[in-house]
Parts: sequence; structure tokens; C-alpha cells
Amino acid sequence: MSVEVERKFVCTADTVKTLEEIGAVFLGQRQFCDHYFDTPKFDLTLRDMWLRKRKGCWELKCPTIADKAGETSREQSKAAAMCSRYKEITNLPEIQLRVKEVIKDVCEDSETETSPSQEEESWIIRNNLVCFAEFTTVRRSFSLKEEGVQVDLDEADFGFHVGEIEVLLSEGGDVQSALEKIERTAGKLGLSGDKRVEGKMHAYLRRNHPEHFAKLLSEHIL
Ligand code: TPP
Repeated sequence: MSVEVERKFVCTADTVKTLEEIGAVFLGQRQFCDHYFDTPKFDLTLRDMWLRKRKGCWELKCPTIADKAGETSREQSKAAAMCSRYKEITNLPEIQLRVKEVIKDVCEDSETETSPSQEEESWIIRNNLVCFAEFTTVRRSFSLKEEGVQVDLDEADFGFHVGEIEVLLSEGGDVQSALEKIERTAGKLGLSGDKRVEGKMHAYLRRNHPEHFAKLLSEHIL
């Protein structure tokens, strides 16, 4: 399990040039389609849990325990406020356990022998999970090697662009130093502004599920 610390930013026509100027190395471009799942009552996302299938693999993003990352100064608090921190779980049995903690299986497990893909399918059905969002992203990735920071420039197929500065930590890793690396990178990129920038899912829900979007906003999840 890893923890992703990231700051989203508005990507402009100059971003790639600036990345080159500050010595970022282009890692490549890839394309992926995300399918996000939840119950019809949105039991997962209303708990800030984001279950998706990307390139055939299941991933669950869920909140880290509410730690304050030991912020001691105003600058540190501001850096933390600009960033999000999520646990990323990619091990399917662990994902199924986490989901089960939230949603009690609607039907009992069947006794019949099933293949892994059938088991996956029946897990989705048992938990009444449905796909509520599907979109494709073209991602260009850059690395700032000396900082251990990755910068992704995402273009979603519904006409939305966003940049992300991110650091991946193993569980229990140094969040404060990750925040500092992100803050330094944001400075090098000349990012100003002290408001969080919305992500792809934010923009997708605003357009496609306005009622659910409003509910997530009122619960301070988005
Ligand atoms: N990002 C911010 C800045 N605030 C939030 N409350 C969330 C995300 C909530 N959230 C956590 S994971 C997730 C969402 C909507 C699903 C998409 O994650 P995102 O980091 O936007 O996409 P990725 O870079 O993993 O493709």
C-alpha cells in the first residue's frame, strides 16, 4: 500500500516549456480509461472512497488517518491545505475487505466453483456496485529526479485539463518532506494562487451527476 500526496494545478500552454526549463525529464505519454464504481446510493464516495478499474486493475483510493503531518508554521499549513493525501490500495482482496467494511454483501457467497474473473464479476454484483463514471485520459508524465517528484499533465476526453505534482510514499513515509518537495516544485513552476484546483472527477461529477456533486461538496468531500 502506498500513500499519494499531490497538488493539482492549472496547466497552461507554457507548462511544458517551464518543466523543460527547470530540468524535468519527460517520461512519456500514455492513455488509460477509468471506470469508477459505487452503489446507487453512493456509499463509497460519500465516505471519500474511490473505487476504479484502470487498465484491467482495481484500485481503491481512500483517506489516510486524519494526521496533521506535524505542521508547525503557517507555510507548512498552507502547503498541506493545497495538497491531498490518499491511500492507494491495489491488492484486490484488500480492496474487497475495505469495500465490505462499508457495504455489507447483499447476497451470500455462492458455493459453486468460479474462475477469478467470474468471482470479480460476482463481487461487483453482490455489492450492488455500478459504474457511475467512465472517461479516458491522455497523460504526459515528467520527473524531477532530484526531488523525487512526478508531474503529470492530464487531458480527459470530456475536454478537461489538469496538472498534478505528486510524491508517492510508502505507508508511514515522511509526509512533511513530501509536502515540501511539492511546494518547492510548485514554486519552480511559478504557480501562484492559494485555492485548490479541481480534479478530473470533480469536473466530471459537476457535469454528469450534479446532485451527487452538490452532496459531496456539502459533505466537504470535494
Ligand atoms: N483531489 C482533490 C484535490 N480533492 C479531493 N477531495 C479529491 C481529489 C477526492 N478524490 C480523491 S481520489 C478521487 C477523488 C475525486 C478520484 C480521482 O483521483 P484524482 O487524483 O483526481 O485522479 P488520478 O490522478 O488518480 O487519475
